[in-house]
Amino acid sequence: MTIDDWISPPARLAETGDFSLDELRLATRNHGMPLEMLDLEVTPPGLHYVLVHYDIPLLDREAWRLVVDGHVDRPLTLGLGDLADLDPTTRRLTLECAGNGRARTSPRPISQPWLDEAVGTADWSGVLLAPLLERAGVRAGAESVVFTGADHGIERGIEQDYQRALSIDEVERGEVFLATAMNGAPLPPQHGAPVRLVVPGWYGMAHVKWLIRITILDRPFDGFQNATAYRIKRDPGDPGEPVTRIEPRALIRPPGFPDFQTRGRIVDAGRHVLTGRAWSGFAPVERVEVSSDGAATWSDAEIEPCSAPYAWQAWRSTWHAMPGPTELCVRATDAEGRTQPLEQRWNRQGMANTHVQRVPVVVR
Ligand SMILES: Nc1nc2c(c(=O)[nH]1)N[C@H]1C(S)=C(S)[C@@H](COP(=O)(O)O)O[C@H]1N2
Ligand SMILES: [Mo]
Repeated sequence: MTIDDWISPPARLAETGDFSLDELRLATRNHGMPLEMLDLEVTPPGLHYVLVHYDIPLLDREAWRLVVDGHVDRPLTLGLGDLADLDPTTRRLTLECAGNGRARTSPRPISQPWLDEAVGTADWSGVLLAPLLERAGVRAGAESVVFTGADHGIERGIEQDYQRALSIDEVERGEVFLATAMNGAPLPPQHGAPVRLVVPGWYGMAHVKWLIRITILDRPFDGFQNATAYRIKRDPGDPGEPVTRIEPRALIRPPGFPDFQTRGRIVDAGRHVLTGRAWSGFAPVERVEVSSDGAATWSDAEIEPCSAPYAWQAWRSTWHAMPGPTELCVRATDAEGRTQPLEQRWNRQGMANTHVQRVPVVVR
């Protein structure tokens, strides 16, 4: 056996509808949010979705250091005590993996096989990044900011630390922050302890966990997670467009009770109030439509206003359930007119795939 035997080749597509052991292995490590947790505005840690490309590093809080270097006048090395001395900030944010929905695309890219559940909302607390960069003295001509995590692995043949970059403009907009707490408690190991990056409104991959280095470059970053992964492309050779902010999506809290093995729902005939949540990383959600006949007809749901920018919004809709099998569907549209397509918008990595959720139910 050589190292090449377990290095996955460039972006594979599934040849059959059957899921592979490779996908099962990913699915058991990385879990989604149980959809009944849509009842809660803030997802408890442990029920928030988790995605980890390599292994979870266990970092010592005392020994942890964050280096800020590169195209700056005064490189910094900071410990947790230095962050505690800065002004604290807290934001309620919905985080979603860019690969959410991938498992339902066809042909299916072989990767973490999310259905609809790679989402969660938490109160993230920490310190804003812009004042720290000011302290380091970013030099004229800075273009990108590279964030390095303490985790390490191989991805499609390329050995790497998990690294993602943002443009200096995105960072200087002032929203990006370093989080040390989730829902009022220190970050748990799987969510990036002791410090992770938070990029409000962006898909999950930007929120680098186990952050140990921030490097300012005077050029664009060409690392794997920016240049190759997380791009909307149809062909392997296509450079594609970068994945950035979260496209709108709505989910239904599945009603009734489930069958253990199929997760199909059983609901009593009569009046029900369907509920769920909807979000967009671009603008508040303006419209949520619900269908109780498999997307044949739609009606508007009532939506609660945004409690915080980029946090999901609750919706509700009345349903008069008639006996027989049916399918419940929901779709969101944001204030900038982005909406969820009924037909799949296929791309090679299954990114930003906001197909409409379908919940099969049997009304008795
Ligand atoms: N260092 C590091 N950061 C990371 C990842 C990773 O594997 N390593 N995964 C990213 C991806 S793809 C997602 S979707 C989010 C998931 O964040 P969560 O597990 O806290 O929900 O973390 C991002 N940050
Ligand atoms: Mo992700």
